[in-house]
Amino acid sequence: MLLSKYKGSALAALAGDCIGAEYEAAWQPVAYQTLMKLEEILKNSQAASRRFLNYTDDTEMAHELAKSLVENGKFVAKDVASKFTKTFFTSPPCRYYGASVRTVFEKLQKASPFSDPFGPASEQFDGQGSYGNGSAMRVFPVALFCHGNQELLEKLAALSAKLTHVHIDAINGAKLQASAVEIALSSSDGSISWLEFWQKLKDLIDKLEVDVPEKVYTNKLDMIKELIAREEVASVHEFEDKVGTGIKATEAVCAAIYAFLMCLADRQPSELSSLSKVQQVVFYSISLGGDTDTIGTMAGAIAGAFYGDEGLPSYWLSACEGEDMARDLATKLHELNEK
Ligand code: R7I
Ligand code: MG
Ligand code: MG
Ligand code: MG
Repeated sequence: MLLSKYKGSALAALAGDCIGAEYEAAWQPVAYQTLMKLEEILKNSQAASRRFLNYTDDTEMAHELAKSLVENGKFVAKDVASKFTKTFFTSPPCRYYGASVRTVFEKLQKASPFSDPFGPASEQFDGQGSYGNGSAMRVFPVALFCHGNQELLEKLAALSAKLTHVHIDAINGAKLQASAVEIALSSSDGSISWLEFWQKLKDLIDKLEVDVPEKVYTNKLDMIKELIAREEVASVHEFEDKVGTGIKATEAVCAAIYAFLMCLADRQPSELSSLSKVQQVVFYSISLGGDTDTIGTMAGAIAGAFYGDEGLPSYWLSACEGEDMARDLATKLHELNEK
């Protein structure tokens, strides 16, 4: 059912961020054993110790974007810029925003009431714009809002990105991640192979990078296909070396896609076999290391949209700050899309 996919996407995105954030600072691969130890802790946690996992900027911004889409019934740049900025200046330190994006919010606040919502982002990094993954980490609500309309999805993915990130790689990362969520919403377990899923993403990126000289996503997607098709599963270090797991949109988005496709291809590690598919994708994506909250949230958004919310245990969700908001926004975006 479609509502289960909407909820699955929002809730697995939340869990990926909250769980991934536990390992972000380490900046190295996370052992399956470590993740399975957390699984035990979550499973056995008492109601008193519930909601001990905080979400970060990934979820905070995704939820603000979703709220704006729900309230306005359309994308209103000034409203999203206003919500992003207000939340940035009132949120607790545990959100861990990217180091440079603060400048965007400072400029937006100074020039409020947001007369030029895209201006400050275009001045970042001497005018080339940020290539950080912040544009893609928060984009899944665009896919839920635009479900069934790829043209609108690409337009709104770009517009929502440009409020903070104007670099072409950040914009294309947002389009690629939103499209992966859309493909997941439009297909179901058993109806599509990992290679067919990959091919849809490849067709999209061929189009998006037609005039981009470096073609970073094209090359990384080709590498991902090679790694998944290969007999021996690639080591995390080889993946880090050939695709990457860092703060660049080109790395984190491709890492999230790789984690999802590896599980779709049934190549996930046996250590995680006791878990549901959605849980496996979230844990596997975090095991890659690097920007774990962001890779976790993006892989979760795709996997939840594909498998639905049934595989997300209540002991995971009740540990996460923001569960009710995620559920509520998913339900409202679903209602809006049905109209
Ligand atoms: O992209 P952004 O919102 O950061 C998101 C990340 C996620 O991992 C979140 O979970 C959070 O932890 O941060 O924020 P930006 O500040 O725009 O970009 C992040 C970082 O990428 C910057 O602080 C820079 O270090 C780097 N970066 C660049 N460096 C050089 N040249 C981004 N663009 C450039 C660039 O053009
Ligand atoms: Mg974060
Ligand atoms: Mg690297
Ligand atoms: Mg991050």
